[in-house]
Amino acid sequence: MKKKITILGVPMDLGQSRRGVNMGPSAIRYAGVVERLEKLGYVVTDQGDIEIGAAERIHDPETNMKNLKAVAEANALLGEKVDGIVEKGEFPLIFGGDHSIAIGTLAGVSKHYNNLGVIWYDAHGDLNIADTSPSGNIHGMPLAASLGHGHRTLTEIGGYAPKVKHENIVIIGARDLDEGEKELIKDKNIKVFTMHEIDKLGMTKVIEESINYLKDKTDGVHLSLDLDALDPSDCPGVGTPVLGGISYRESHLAMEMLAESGIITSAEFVEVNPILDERNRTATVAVALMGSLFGEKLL
Ligand code: 5AB
Ligand code: MN
Ligand code: MN
Ligand code: MN
Repeated sequence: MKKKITILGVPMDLGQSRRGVNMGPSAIRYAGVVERLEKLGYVVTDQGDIEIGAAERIHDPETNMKNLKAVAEANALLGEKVDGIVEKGEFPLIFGGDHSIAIGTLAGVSKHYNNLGVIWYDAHGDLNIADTSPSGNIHGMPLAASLGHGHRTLTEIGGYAPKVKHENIVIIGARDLDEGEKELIKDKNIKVFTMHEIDKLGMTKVIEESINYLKDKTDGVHLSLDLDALDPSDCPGVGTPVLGGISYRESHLAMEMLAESGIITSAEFVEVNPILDERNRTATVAVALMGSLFGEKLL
């Protein structure tokens, strides 16, 4: 893994309807992320937060999307910032904010690779387009948008599309998928390890298979980790919790195995909402997982 990590916070909450997720970056910093990574020998630069303009909250019945313009503008800016981090040869570590920010992160990262892989660690598929979305919330659409599906305002961020290919993504932890998302998964044969596979195979096998699936055909792998992939008993501070999630231990194992593999070239940790949390537990879990992702070991 690269020795220089650059942190960027994205205090975005316009991709969904619950207030507070814009404070995620602060909560993650408060949980001691910089010290934790420095202790592992990394040179860490914190660029602070990008500015998210104050936006009127609108659910446009024409598009069935909430705050489309503001979400798109913030993601365009994020894409430029992330592009600059990768350009300098540093590892971009992005803190959300809601998951709509993955559109911008991937816009900035993917142009540097011929075949970017993506591990989407999430209770959800985030594969909706406006027509299939039950909510109009753009945080349920970023993976679809990055694959080139949906409204051009989202798919064309960064000036190119798609950011990733269907065969280069792996979803881990899925347990709540909308009908349109299920159809897309089947139609495009997208690799998904649902909770069923995690229970049945165990996390070791799931990560081994994910690495094998991606390693030869990709030249970089982005980890997009939505804290709602974990069980709400470990991560209560998320906007869309779903029972029956991945455990804290399994998640550590996953991060440790990814660290050993050396395949991860960028990462984002999203959906931490300190308002819904209990004593910053969810941000604390996020930072502990980052420790493992960057090679922390007990002995
Ligand atoms: B998250 C839902 N599929 O589209 C939708 O937290 C939930 O980034 C999306 O994974 C959850 O509104 C988005 C019902
Ligand atoms: Mn989710
Ligand atoms: Mn998500
Ligand atoms: Mn959520």
